[in-house]
Amino acid sequence: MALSIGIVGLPNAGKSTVFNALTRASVAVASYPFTTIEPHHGVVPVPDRRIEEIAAVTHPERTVPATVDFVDIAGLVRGASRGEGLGNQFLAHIREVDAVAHVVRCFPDPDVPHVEGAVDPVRDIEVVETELALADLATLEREIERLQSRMRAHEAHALENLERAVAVAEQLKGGMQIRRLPPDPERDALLRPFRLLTAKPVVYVANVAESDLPDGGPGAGRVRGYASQVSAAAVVLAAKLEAEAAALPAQESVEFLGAYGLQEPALWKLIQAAYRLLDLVTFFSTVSKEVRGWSVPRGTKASEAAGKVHTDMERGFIRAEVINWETLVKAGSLRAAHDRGQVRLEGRDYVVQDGDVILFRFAV
Ligand SMILES: Nc1nc2c(ncn2[C@@H]2O[C@H](COP(=O)(O)OP(=O)(O)OP(=O)(O)O)[C@@H](O)[C@H]2O)c(=O)[nH]1
Ligand SMILES: [Mg+2]
Repeated sequence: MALSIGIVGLPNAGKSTVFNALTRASVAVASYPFTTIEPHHGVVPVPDRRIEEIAAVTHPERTVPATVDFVDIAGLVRGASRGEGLGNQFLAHIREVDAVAHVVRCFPDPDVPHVEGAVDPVRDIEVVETELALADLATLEREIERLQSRMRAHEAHALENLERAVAVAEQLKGGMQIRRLPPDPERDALLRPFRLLTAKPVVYVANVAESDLPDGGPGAGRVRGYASQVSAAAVVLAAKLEAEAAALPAQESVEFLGAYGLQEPALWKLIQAAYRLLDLVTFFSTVSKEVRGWSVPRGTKASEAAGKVHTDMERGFIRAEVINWETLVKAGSLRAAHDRGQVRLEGRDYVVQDGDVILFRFAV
Protein backbone atom coordinates (compact mmCIF):
# COMPACT_ATOMS: atom_id res chain seq x y z
CA MET A 1 0.00 0.00 0.00
CA ALA A 2 1.30 3.43 -0.94
CA LEU A 3 1.59 5.95 1.86
CA SER A 4 -1.32 8.38 1.89
CA ILE A 5 -2.34 11.72 3.35
CA GLY A 6 -5.88 12.21 4.65
CA ILE A 7 -7.79 15.47 4.28
CA VAL A 8 -9.38 16.16 7.65
CA GLY A 9 -11.44 19.02 9.12
CA LEU A 10 -14.88 20.24 10.18
CA PRO A 11 -17.83 19.84 7.78
CA ASN A 12 -17.93 22.55 5.11
CA ALA A 13 -14.29 23.49 5.68
CA GLY A 14 -13.72 22.81 1.97
CA LYS A 15 -12.07 19.38 2.16
CA SER A 16 -13.78 17.93 -0.92
CA THR A 17 -13.14 21.14 -2.83
CA VAL A 18 -9.41 20.81 -2.06
CA PHE A 19 -9.56 17.14 -3.02
CA ASN A 20 -11.33 17.92 -6.30
CA ALA A 21 -8.78 20.54 -7.14
CA LEU A 22 -6.00 18.04 -6.40
CA THR A 23 -7.46 15.26 -8.50
CA ARG A 24 -9.75 17.21 -10.81
CA ALA A 25 -12.20 14.46 -9.94
CA SER A 26 -15.78 15.42 -9.32
CA VAL A 27 -16.48 14.27 -5.82
CA ALA A 28 -19.83 15.55 -4.51
CA VAL A 29 -19.35 19.10 -3.26
CA ALA A 30 -22.33 20.68 -1.56
CA SER A 31 -23.08 23.40 0.91
CA TYR A 32 -24.55 21.04 3.47
CA PRO A 33 -22.56 19.06 6.00
CA PHE A 34 -21.56 15.41 5.48
CA THR A 35 -21.46 15.49 1.70
CA THR A 36 -18.58 13.06 1.86
CA ILE A 37 -19.47 9.79 3.52
CA GLU A 38 -17.11 7.21 2.08
CA PRO A 39 -13.50 8.29 1.84
CA HIS A 40 -12.35 9.02 -1.67
CA HIS A 41 -8.90 8.11 -2.77
CA GLY A 42 -7.08 10.19 -5.33
CA VAL A 43 -3.71 9.77 -6.98
CA VAL A 44 -2.19 13.22 -7.38
CA PRO A 45 0.73 14.07 -9.68
CA VAL A 46 3.62 15.79 -7.92
CA PRO A 47 4.79 18.97 -9.70
CA ASP A 48 8.52 18.51 -10.30
CA ARG A 49 10.57 20.63 -12.70
CA ARG A 50 13.38 18.04 -12.73
CA ILE A 51 11.36 15.72 -14.92
CA GLU A 52 11.22 18.22 -17.82
CA GLU A 53 14.93 18.93 -17.46
CA ILE A 54 15.71 15.22 -17.70
CA ALA A 55 13.38 14.94 -20.71
CA ALA A 56 15.29 17.76 -22.42
CA VAL A 57 18.38 15.52 -22.60
CA THR A 58 16.78 12.07 -23.02
CA HIS A 59 14.03 13.05 -25.51
CA PRO A 60 11.28 10.66 -24.43
CA GLU A 61 7.87 10.53 -26.09
CA ARG A 62 6.21 11.38 -22.82
CA THR A 63 6.87 12.30 -19.21
CA VAL A 64 4.95 10.91 -16.25
CA PRO A 65 5.32 12.56 -12.85
CA ALA A 66 5.54 10.76 -9.51
CA THR A 67 2.32 10.70 -7.52
CA VAL A 68 1.15 10.99 -3.96
CA ASP A 69 -2.11 9.54 -2.62
CA PHE A 70 -4.69 11.81 -1.00
CA VAL A 71 -7.83 10.62 0.77
CA ASP A 72 -10.89 12.87 1.18
CA ILE A 73 -12.41 12.06 4.57
CA ALA A 74 -15.86 12.98 5.94
CA GLY A 75 -16.12 16.06 8.15
CA LEU A 76 -15.89 15.58 11.89
CA VAL A 77 -17.81 17.48 14.56
CA ARG A 78 -17.57 18.12 18.28
CA GLY A 79 -18.40 14.83 20.01
CA ALA A 80 -17.17 12.67 17.11
CA SER A 81 -15.05 10.58 19.46
CA ARG A 82 -18.31 9.67 21.27
CA GLY A 83 -20.02 8.84 17.97
CA GLU A 84 -21.54 12.25 17.06
CA GLY A 85 -21.89 12.99 13.36
CA LEU A 86 -20.28 10.13 11.51
CA GLY A 87 -18.26 9.44 14.62
CA ASN A 88 -16.12 6.36 14.69
CA GLN A 89 -16.53 5.62 11.01
CA PHE A 90 -14.47 8.59 9.91
CA LEU A 91 -12.01 8.13 12.78
CA ALA A 92 -11.26 4.70 11.33
CA HIS A 93 -10.58 6.34 7.96
CA ILE A 94 -8.12 8.74 9.55
CA ARG A 95 -6.42 5.83 11.28
CA GLU A 96 -5.59 4.31 7.88
CA VAL A 97 -3.70 7.31 6.51
CA ASP A 98 -0.06 8.12 7.25
CA ALA A 99 -0.29 11.91 7.55
CA VAL A 100 -2.99 14.55 7.84
CA ALA A 101 -3.84 17.69 5.87
CA HIS A 102 -6.08 19.63 8.25
CA VAL A 103 -8.31 21.99 6.26
CA VAL A 104 -9.34 25.02 8.28
CA ARG A 105 -12.11 27.30 7.09
CA CYS A 106 -11.14 30.97 6.92
CA PHE A 107 -13.59 32.07 4.17
CA PRO A 108 -16.70 33.82 5.50
CA ASP A 109 -19.34 32.92 2.81
CA PRO A 110 -22.85 33.35 4.40
CA ASP A 111 -24.26 30.78 1.96
CA VAL A 112 -22.12 28.04 3.46
CA PRO A 113 -23.24 27.17 7.00
CA HIS A 114 -20.63 26.68 9.73
CA VAL A 115 -21.30 23.87 12.23
CA GLU A 116 -19.94 26.01 15.07
CA GLY A 117 -21.99 29.05 14.01
CA ALA A 118 -19.16 31.36 12.89
CA VAL A 119 -15.73 31.33 11.32
CA ASP A 120 -12.98 31.01 13.94
CA PRO A 121 -9.96 29.11 12.60
CA VAL A 122 -8.11 28.40 15.84
CA ARG A 123 -11.25 27.26 17.67
CA ASP A 124 -12.00 24.95 14.73
CA ILE A 125 -8.52 23.44 14.84
CA GLU A 126 -8.94 22.85 18.54
CA VAL A 127 -12.37 21.21 18.11
CA VAL A 128 -10.91 18.76 15.60
CA GLU A 129 -7.73 18.08 17.55
CA THR A 130 -9.64 17.56 20.78
CA GLU A 131 -11.77 14.88 19.12
CA LEU A 132 -8.70 13.17 17.72
CA ALA A 133 -7.03 13.29 21.14
CA LEU A 134 -10.15 11.84 22.81
CA ALA A 135 -10.23 9.02 20.28
CA ASP A 136 -6.55 8.29 21.02
CA LEU A 137 -7.26 8.39 24.73
CA ALA A 138 -10.00 5.78 24.33
CA THR A 139 -7.57 3.55 22.40
CA LEU A 140 -4.91 3.99 25.07
CA GLU A 141 -7.29 3.27 27.90
CA ARG A 142 -8.14 -0.09 26.35
CA GLU A 143 -4.42 -0.83 26.07
CA ILE A 144 -3.84 0.27 29.67
CA GLU A 145 -6.48 -2.23 30.87
CA ARG A 146 -4.87 -4.96 28.82
CA LEU A 147 -1.42 -4.14 30.22
CA GLN A 148 -2.77 -4.13 33.77
CA SER A 149 -3.94 -7.70 33.40
CA ARG A 150 -0.61 -8.65 31.80
CA MET A 151 1.16 -7.10 34.74
CA ARG A 152 -0.94 -9.13 37.18
CA ALA A 153 0.15 -12.20 35.21
CA HIS A 154 3.78 -11.05 35.77
CA GLU A 155 4.48 -10.78 32.08
CA ALA A 156 7.86 -9.33 31.10
CA HIS A 157 7.89 -5.58 30.33
CA ALA A 158 4.20 -5.20 31.19
CA LEU A 159 4.96 -2.70 33.96
CA GLU A 160 7.29 -0.54 31.85
CA ASN A 161 4.82 -0.51 29.00
CA LEU A 162 1.97 0.26 31.35
CA GLU A 163 3.90 3.24 32.72
CA ARG A 164 4.62 4.45 29.20
CA ALA A 165 0.98 4.17 28.15
CA VAL A 166 -0.23 5.96 31.29
CA ALA A 167 2.26 8.78 30.74
CA VAL A 168 1.03 9.31 27.18
CA ALA A 169 -2.60 9.20 28.32
CA GLU A 170 -1.80 11.95 30.87
CA GLN A 171 -0.22 14.07 28.15
CA LEU A 172 -3.31 13.67 25.95
CA LYS A 173 -5.55 14.72 28.84
CA GLY A 174 -3.41 17.81 29.20
CA GLY A 175 -4.14 18.79 25.59
CA MET A 176 -0.93 17.46 24.03
CA GLN A 177 -0.94 15.92 20.56
CA ILE A 178 1.29 12.84 20.53
CA ARG A 179 3.34 14.01 17.55
CA ARG A 180 4.73 16.79 19.73
CA LEU A 181 6.15 14.54 22.44
CA PRO A 182 9.96 14.34 22.44
CA PRO A 183 11.13 11.23 20.57
CA ASP A 184 11.31 7.99 22.57
CA PRO A 185 11.98 4.85 20.50
CA GLU A 186 10.54 2.42 23.06
CA ARG A 187 7.35 4.42 23.52
CA ASP A 188 7.00 4.84 19.76
CA ALA A 189 7.40 1.09 19.23
CA LEU A 190 4.71 0.43 21.82
CA LEU A 191 2.28 2.90 20.24
CA ARG A 192 2.96 2.22 16.54
CA PRO A 193 0.46 -0.65 16.09
CA PHE A 194 -2.38 1.60 17.29
CA ARG A 195 -1.83 4.16 14.52
CA LEU A 196 -2.84 6.92 16.92
CA LEU A 197 -4.47 9.89 15.21
CA THR A 198 -2.59 12.68 16.97
CA ALA A 199 0.73 10.96 16.29
CA LYS A 200 0.40 11.48 12.53
CA PRO A 201 2.36 14.36 11.03
CA VAL A 202 0.14 17.28 10.06
CA VAL A 203 0.03 20.25 7.68
CA TYR A 204 -2.60 22.94 8.26
CA VAL A 205 -4.43 24.23 5.19
CA ALA A 206 -5.98 27.69 5.61
CA ASN A 207 -8.88 27.83 3.14
CA VAL A 208 -9.31 31.55 2.58
CA ALA A 209 -11.61 33.83 0.57
CA GLU A 210 -10.15 34.67 -2.83
CA SER A 211 -10.38 38.36 -1.91
CA ASP A 212 -7.77 37.68 0.80
CA LEU A 213 -5.20 36.33 -1.67
CA PRO A 214 -2.30 36.11 -2.03
CA ASP A 215 -1.25 36.35 1.65
CA GLY A 216 -4.54 35.06 3.06
CA GLY A 217 -5.67 37.83 5.41
CA PRO A 218 -6.17 37.63 9.19
CA GLY A 219 -7.66 34.09 9.21
CA ALA A 220 -4.60 32.68 7.48
CA GLY A 221 -2.44 34.66 9.89
CA ARG A 222 -4.07 32.87 12.82
CA VAL A 223 -3.60 29.47 11.20
CA ARG A 224 0.05 30.23 10.45
CA GLY A 225 0.55 31.41 14.03
CA TYR A 226 -1.00 28.24 15.43
CA ALA A 227 1.04 26.05 13.09
CA SER A 228 4.31 27.69 14.06
CA GLN A 229 3.48 27.32 17.77
CA VAL A 230 3.18 23.57 17.27
CA SER A 231 6.13 23.41 14.82
CA ALA A 232 3.95 22.34 11.89
CA ALA A 233 3.71 23.58 8.30
CA ALA A 234 0.82 25.70 7.00
CA VAL A 235 -0.38 26.24 3.45
CA VAL A 236 -2.70 29.09 2.44
CA LEU A 237 -5.09 28.59 -0.48
CA ALA A 238 -8.55 29.47 -1.76
CA ALA A 239 -9.97 26.03 -2.48
CA LYS A 240 -12.77 27.14 -4.80
CA LEU A 241 -10.39 29.21 -6.89
CA GLU A 242 -7.85 26.37 -7.00
CA ALA A 243 -10.56 23.97 -8.18
CA GLU A 244 -11.58 26.42 -10.93
CA ALA A 245 -7.95 26.89 -11.99
CA ALA A 246 -7.37 23.13 -12.04
CA ALA A 247 -10.18 22.74 -14.57
CA LEU A 248 -8.60 25.22 -17.02
CA PRO A 249 -6.02 24.52 -19.75
CA ALA A 250 -2.47 25.18 -18.45
CA GLN A 251 -1.88 28.62 -19.98
CA GLU A 252 -5.31 29.97 -18.99
CA SER A 253 -4.81 28.65 -15.50
CA VAL A 254 -1.56 30.61 -15.16
CA GLU A 255 -3.28 33.84 -16.23
CA PHE A 256 -6.30 33.17 -14.04
CA LEU A 257 -4.17 32.62 -10.91
CA GLY A 258 -1.89 35.50 -11.88
CA ALA A 259 -4.83 37.87 -11.54
CA TYR A 260 -4.92 36.93 -7.83
CA GLY A 261 -1.19 37.41 -7.38
CA LEU A 262 -0.37 33.70 -7.53
CA GLN A 263 2.60 32.54 -9.65
CA GLU A 264 1.51 28.92 -9.49
CA PRO A 265 -1.32 26.95 -7.88
CA ALA A 266 -1.09 27.12 -4.09
CA LEU A 267 -2.08 23.45 -4.22
CA TRP A 268 1.45 22.66 -5.33
CA LYS A 269 2.69 23.75 -1.94
CA LEU A 270 0.19 21.40 -0.35
CA ILE A 271 1.33 18.51 -2.53
CA GLN A 272 4.97 19.24 -1.70
CA ALA A 273 4.16 19.53 2.00
CA ALA A 274 2.38 16.16 1.82
CA TYR A 275 5.44 14.66 0.16
CA ARG A 276 7.67 15.91 2.95
CA LEU A 277 5.30 14.74 5.70
CA LEU A 278 5.18 11.25 4.21
CA ASP A 279 8.98 11.33 3.92
CA LEU A 280 8.92 10.21 0.30
CA VAL A 281 11.76 10.54 -2.22
CA THR A 282 11.55 10.55 -6.01
CA PHE A 283 13.61 8.50 -8.41
CA PHE A 284 13.30 8.61 -12.18
CA SER A 285 13.19 5.83 -14.75
CA THR A 286 13.97 6.44 -18.42
CA VAL A 287 12.71 3.23 -19.99
CA SER A 288 10.34 2.66 -22.93
CA LYS A 289 10.58 6.15 -24.35
CA GLU A 290 9.25 7.56 -21.12
CA VAL A 291 10.76 9.58 -18.32
CA ARG A 292 8.84 8.78 -15.22
CA GLY A 293 9.02 9.83 -11.59
CA TRP A 294 8.34 7.30 -8.84
CA SER A 295 7.73 8.06 -5.21
CA VAL A 296 9.09 5.68 -2.58
CA PRO A 297 9.61 6.00 1.17
CA ARG A 298 13.04 7.31 2.16
CA GLY A 299 15.31 4.34 2.84
CA THR A 300 13.89 2.18 0.03
CA LYS A 301 16.43 -0.25 -1.45
CA ALA A 302 17.19 -0.56 -5.15
CA SER A 303 15.54 -3.99 -5.46
CA GLU A 304 12.33 -2.72 -3.84
CA ALA A 305 12.36 0.35 -6.06
CA ALA A 306 12.70 -1.95 -9.08
CA GLY A 307 9.59 -3.78 -7.88
CA LYS A 308 7.69 -0.52 -7.98
CA VAL A 309 8.42 -0.22 -11.71
CA HIS A 310 7.72 -3.88 -12.45
CA THR A 311 7.48 -7.00 -10.25
CA ASP A 312 9.72 -8.90 -12.73
CA MET A 313 12.41 -6.31 -12.15
CA GLU A 314 12.46 -7.02 -8.44
CA ARG A 315 12.39 -10.81 -8.85
CA GLY A 316 15.08 -10.86 -11.54
CA PHE A 317 17.08 -7.91 -10.20
CA ILE A 318 20.70 -7.93 -11.33
CA ARG A 319 21.90 -4.39 -10.74
CA ALA A 320 20.92 -0.75 -10.94
CA GLU A 321 22.67 1.84 -13.09
CA VAL A 322 22.35 5.09 -11.21
CA ILE A 323 23.08 8.73 -11.92
CA ASN A 324 21.93 11.87 -10.15
CA TRP A 325 19.47 13.81 -12.34
CA GLU A 326 21.52 17.00 -12.34
CA THR A 327 24.74 15.20 -13.29
CA LEU A 328 22.82 13.66 -16.20
CA VAL A 329 21.42 17.01 -17.33
CA LYS A 330 24.90 18.59 -17.19
CA ALA A 331 26.40 15.68 -19.15
CA GLY A 332 23.86 16.37 -21.90
CA SER A 333 22.97 12.73 -22.59
CA LEU A 334 23.02 9.33 -20.97
CA ARG A 335 25.68 8.27 -23.51
CA ALA A 336 27.97 11.17 -22.53
CA ALA A 337 27.42 10.43 -18.83
CA HIS A 338 28.42 6.80 -19.44
CA ASP A 339 31.53 7.91 -21.32
CA ARG A 340 32.52 10.12 -18.42
CA GLY A 341 32.06 7.26 -15.99
CA GLN A 342 29.29 9.11 -14.15
CA VAL A 343 26.83 6.22 -14.17
CA ARG A 344 27.36 4.04 -11.08
CA LEU A 345 26.60 0.36 -10.75
CA GLU A 346 24.71 -0.41 -7.56
CA GLY A 347 23.48 -3.65 -5.99
CA ARG A 348 20.09 -4.60 -4.58
CA ASP A 349 20.78 -3.09 -1.15
CA TYR A 350 21.67 0.35 -2.48
CA VAL A 351 19.44 2.95 -0.76
CA VAL A 352 17.65 5.05 -3.37
CA GLN A 353 18.39 8.77 -3.13
CA ASP A 354 16.05 11.60 -4.05
CA GLY A 355 16.79 12.67 -7.63
CA ASP A 356 18.41 9.40 -8.75
CA VAL A 357 17.85 8.40 -12.38
CA ILE A 358 17.89 4.60 -12.39
CA LEU A 359 18.06 1.96 -15.08
CA PHE A 360 17.36 -1.50 -13.67
CA ARG A 361 19.11 -4.49 -15.21
CA PHE A 362 17.17 -7.68 -14.64
CA ALA A 363 16.68 -11.20 -15.97
CA VAL A 364 13.19 -12.66 -16.41
N1 LIG B 1 -16.53 30.94 -0.83
C1 LIG B 1 -15.88 29.80 -0.74
N2 LIG B 1 -16.59 28.67 -0.64
C2 LIG B 1 -15.93 27.51 -0.53
C3 LIG B 1 -14.51 27.43 -0.53
N3 LIG B 1 -14.15 26.15 -0.40
C4 LIG B 1 -15.29 25.43 -0.31
N4 LIG B 1 -16.36 26.26 -0.41
C5 LIG B 1 -17.78 25.88 -0.39
O1 LIG B 1 -18.11 25.31 0.85
C6 LIG B 1 -19.04 24.26 0.69
C7 LIG B 1 -18.52 23.00 1.32
O2 LIG B 1 -17.36 22.57 0.61
P1 LIG B 1 -16.91 21.04 0.62
O3 LIG B 1 -15.62 21.01 -0.11
O4 LIG B 1 -18.00 20.14 0.19
O5 LIG B 1 -16.67 20.86 2.19
P2 LIG B 1 -16.22 19.57 3.00
O6 LIG B 1 -15.23 20.02 3.99
O7 LIG B 1 -15.81 18.49 2.08
O8 LIG B 1 -17.57 19.17 3.76
P3 LIG B 1 -18.08 17.74 4.30
O9 LIG B 1 -17.76 16.71 3.29
O10 LIG B 1 -19.53 17.97 4.48
O11 LIG B 1 -17.39 17.54 5.59
C8 LIG B 1 -19.29 24.14 -0.83
O12 LIG B 1 -20.46 24.88 -1.14
C9 LIG B 1 -18.06 24.78 -1.41
O13 LIG B 1 -18.31 25.34 -2.69
C10 LIG B 1 -13.78 28.64 -0.68
O14 LIG B 1 -12.53 28.67 -0.73
N5 LIG B 1 -14.51 29.79 -0.77
MG1 LIG C 1 -16.51 16.60 1.76
